[in-house]
Amino acid sequence: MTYLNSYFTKTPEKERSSAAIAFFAALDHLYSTAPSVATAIVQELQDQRAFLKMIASENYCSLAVQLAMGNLLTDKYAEGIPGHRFYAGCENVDAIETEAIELLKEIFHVEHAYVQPHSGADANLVAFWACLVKRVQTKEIERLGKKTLDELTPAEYEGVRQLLVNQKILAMSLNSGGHLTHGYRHNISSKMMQAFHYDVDPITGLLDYKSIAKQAQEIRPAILLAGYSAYPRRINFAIMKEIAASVGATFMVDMAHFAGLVAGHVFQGEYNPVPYADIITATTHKTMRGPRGGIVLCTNEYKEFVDKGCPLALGGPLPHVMAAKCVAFREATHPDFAKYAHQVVENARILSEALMQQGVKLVTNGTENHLLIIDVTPFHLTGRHVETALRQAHITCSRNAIPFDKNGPWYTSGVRLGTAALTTLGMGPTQMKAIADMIVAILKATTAAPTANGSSSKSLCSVAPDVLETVQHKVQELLVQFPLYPEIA
Ligand code: DSN
Repeated sequence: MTYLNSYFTKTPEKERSSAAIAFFAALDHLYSTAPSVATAIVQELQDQRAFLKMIASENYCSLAVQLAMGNLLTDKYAEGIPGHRFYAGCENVDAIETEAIELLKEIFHVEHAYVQPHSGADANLVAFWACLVKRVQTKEIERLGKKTLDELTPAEYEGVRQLLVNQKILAMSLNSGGHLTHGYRHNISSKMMQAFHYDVDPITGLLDYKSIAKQAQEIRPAILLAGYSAYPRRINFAIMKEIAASVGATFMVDMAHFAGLVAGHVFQGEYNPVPYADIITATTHKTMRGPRGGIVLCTNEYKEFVDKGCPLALGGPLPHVMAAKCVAFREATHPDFAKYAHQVVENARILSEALMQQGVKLVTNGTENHLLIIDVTPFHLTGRHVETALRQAHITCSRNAIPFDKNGPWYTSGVRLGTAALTTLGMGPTQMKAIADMIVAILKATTAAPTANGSSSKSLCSVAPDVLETVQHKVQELLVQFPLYPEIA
């Protein structure tokens, strides 16, 4: 008997799958060393099995990915790139990293890939600096008649440094769905560059390419960035590239959210950034369905700069995570992955339509990707209220600002929902319609709590108990039909 038997009693020990046996053995061992950690991991599994995961940036990776991530590869230092390391004994890491790079080249049809970033934010830092080094530092060294950075005098180096931090970036505003790392004042990206932002159209909520082109002409940025974490539509990368080219900017795309939709051939033609972008960043744990981490893809022109991500902006790579990325990339080459990616978008569309049919207002009136944003203001609620109410109903999502949000980024007036994780569980149109009904029921049954001075609290709320109980019950029924990691029981 293991301590886990108190949690998992469904399958007799003798009938368990090899995955379950491996899981139980590993956690049993962990429990003997760090019971609190083992308990929290098991509790996380229990929680994830009890809630509908609708956070648009999350997913469930396979047990194979998880196994690749939790092992002795973490003990290895591997600064450098395959075949060119600063430590001895990197042969196995070389093999893994090379395979991961080759798989990305095959999946995205890119000239070069870099798989070391630890997160999307790290990938963006690597990409920003690679662009700046290429555009500014390299040219300045040449102008000074020197060959490398080390040959510069302290005064010359200071001159280069001043130039580097005075470049301009033009990106989507946080207010319109952009990301913190795209020049938000509280992020390092706004301190290393002068950041300018474009907004969506206040009426339609859509990108206005003419206005972006006008801004680009005025600002003349070094980097034009396209990408989002809360924009429910596709981006026309052909137009964005044209804008970048017209002002001589490097065209960068952050496809953290939709990398899996590009890999799965949902976003094609002008909606696929690869033929247009100079440099692309992504995370591996969202629609790509891999481990938590980042990647950079680029043309050969940027290769030598991107490959110096460590020591440019990163510490030592995480070989265990690169191994897990490699497994996920292998999974993404399978035809099933393309089916999955198409279903993610179809599920989001069906969910959107079912919500709108019941009078729910969505930012941009729908979706073309894996996410949708409900404007909750007609319900006299904040995003924070709805996030809390849905969580009580066992639906996990994140509150999100709507464009030009009067409630600011903390309370917000919206919630963002995504379909990537539920689609991994196997859910389809029937379930999306049922979930839309549950969400509408909660929206209608939630009221903001009154404060002492008679106004409404922006965070506290209450949900009618009978509705809450009914929805909780429906969520449970649904999750029983679509279990998470059925191999572990
Ligand atoms: N935090 C991620 C998201 O939720 O979109 C982006 O980094």
